[in-house]
Order: sequence, then C-alpha cells, then structure tokens
Amino acid sequence: MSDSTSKPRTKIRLKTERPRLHKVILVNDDFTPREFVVTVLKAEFRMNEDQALRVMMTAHKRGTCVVAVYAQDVAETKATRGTDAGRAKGYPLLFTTEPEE
Ligand code: TYC
Repeated sequence: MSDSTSKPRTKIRLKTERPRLHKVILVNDDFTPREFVVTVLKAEFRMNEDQALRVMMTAHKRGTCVVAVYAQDVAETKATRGTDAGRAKGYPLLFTTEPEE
C-alpha cells in the first residue's frame, strides 16, 4: 500500500528570516610578518593598503580584529582561504568566524 497518509516533513516558515551574518576575525600571532598579513587581507577581503594596514595593526595591538561580515558560508570560505595562505608559507596566521549578535 502506498504511504499517502504520511505527514509532510517540511515545516513551512511563515516569516522570512534573513540568515544571520558571520564575522571573520583576524587573530594576532608573533610570527607572521606584518606585510604578509596585509597582502592576505588585500587579496582575500578586497581591501586597499590603508584598510588592510589598519586591520592588521588593530589585531597586532589588541589581539583580534573583525575583518568583515558575510553570510556564513562566505565567511567560512574566506577565513579558511586566509588561514591556508599563511600555512602555505609556514606561518601560524589564523582567521576565525563567529555569528554576529
Ligand atoms: N604580530 C605580528 C608581527 O609582529 C604581525 C601580525 C599582525 C600577525 C596581525 C598576525 O593577525 C596578525 N610580525
């Protein structure tokens, strides 16, 4: 017998909620050269020299700096690509992500 009486499994959302944005965070370390951090910020986050310098120096002085906010998948991809760029050169450069409040 066919299962024509089973309940639909998909919930219908009545409100359209926007997906939460996620922050990409640059984490300071003692080994990655400053110019390299700036190069990665420019390449991966479309920043100009000034913006990249400012973000790098903020992380350098305070420990972390929010780089930008994106949809979760974009944030995670960019964080991974930035971290991988450092790893490819043997640097411990780290980008993390977290949901925005
Ligand atoms: N602290 C590093 C240095 O003095 C530079 C640096 C800045 C590294 C920011 C990582 O997220 C970072 N060479």
